[in-house]
Amino acid sequence: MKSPIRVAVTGAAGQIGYSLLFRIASGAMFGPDQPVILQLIEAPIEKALKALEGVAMELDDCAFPLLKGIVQTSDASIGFKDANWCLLVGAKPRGPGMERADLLKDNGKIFIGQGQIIDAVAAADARIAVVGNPANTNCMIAASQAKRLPAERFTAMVRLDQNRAQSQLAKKAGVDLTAVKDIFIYGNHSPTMFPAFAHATIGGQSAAKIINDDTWLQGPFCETVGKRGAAIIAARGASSAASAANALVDHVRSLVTPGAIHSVAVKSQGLYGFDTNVWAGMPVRTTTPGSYEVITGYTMDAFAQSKIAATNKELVEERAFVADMIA
Ligand code: NAX
Repeated sequence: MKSPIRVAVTGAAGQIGYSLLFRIASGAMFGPDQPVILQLIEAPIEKALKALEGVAMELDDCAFPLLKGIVQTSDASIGFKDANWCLLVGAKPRGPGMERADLLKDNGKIFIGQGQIIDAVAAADARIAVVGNPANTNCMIAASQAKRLPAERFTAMVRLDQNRAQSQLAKKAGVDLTAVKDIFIYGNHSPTMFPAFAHATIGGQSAAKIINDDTWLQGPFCETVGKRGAAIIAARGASSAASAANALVDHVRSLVTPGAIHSVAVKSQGLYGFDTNVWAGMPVRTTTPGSYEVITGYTMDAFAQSKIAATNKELVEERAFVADMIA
């Protein structure tokens, strides 16, 4: 039996947490032979901590063979202690009438503190995945606080967008979802993101050629993927939760699987037209468990370049809003 890994999860009593924790404990994230200890972190709010107690009781009641311990805390220095994976899901939601700049600032403060504490107390091999919005910029802020852990360890999730894009392409082409490959998300996890359909394949052939409808690909396809979160809120009356949790399972599972090819928001080194030092979605290949390299060499046509310029502009603007929060 392998020794357990420690997985810290913030926002553990939230919507996404409620779908996520059971998947982790069942082995979906780290595999069926990898025991885990869940270190659950919630905001210091009585209602949230009470809800967390209930979630922990349900985890007990599942009798998961791989779950070797549960920590419940509102103290991040306890929650992140010796954590091998830090899944930063908790964040303040955008309230009515709240400007995006205010959201950036309010959440930025959370990620300054969490970045510093993770750097101080997490395991030497710690990996960090950010889901709480605005995910790319929160990830940049957290990474900037770290002196011990390298910036490459901090990734933000664009996998939900990739999964959405894959599903839309399969539906349009009338093929099984598994036939669609190499659809990657570039840029911000926001409606400006760019699902680069020109590189996608269906059964090994160009998806764009098979679909043969550039108007749809450039218009409704990009829009549906970019605004899917809002469509789910409109239909369900609450934001995506199970699909977001599932995407985080995929994000981490792919990052621990050498050879996996997937979209992750990582620190930009200036590739594909992104400014350096913003966290932008791009295609990566996992090298060793927890490490990856950005896949280079995809050519971008004029349409793709204009979409990347727009999402890069938004990332640069977000960085400017929080310039005083970047260490
Ligand atoms: P909920 O509001 O249901 O849960 C968030 C939880 O975080 C709450 O229980 C809250 O008490 C807790 N929390 C707040 N501040 C905290 C802190 N400093 N430390 C620990 N816990 C804290 O939101 P949920 O639907 O679970 O969504 C969580 C985040 O994911 C939101 O920011 C949301 O916008 C973001 N999303 C990101 C997605 C992505 O693809 N990157 C997609 C889904 C989701 O919208």
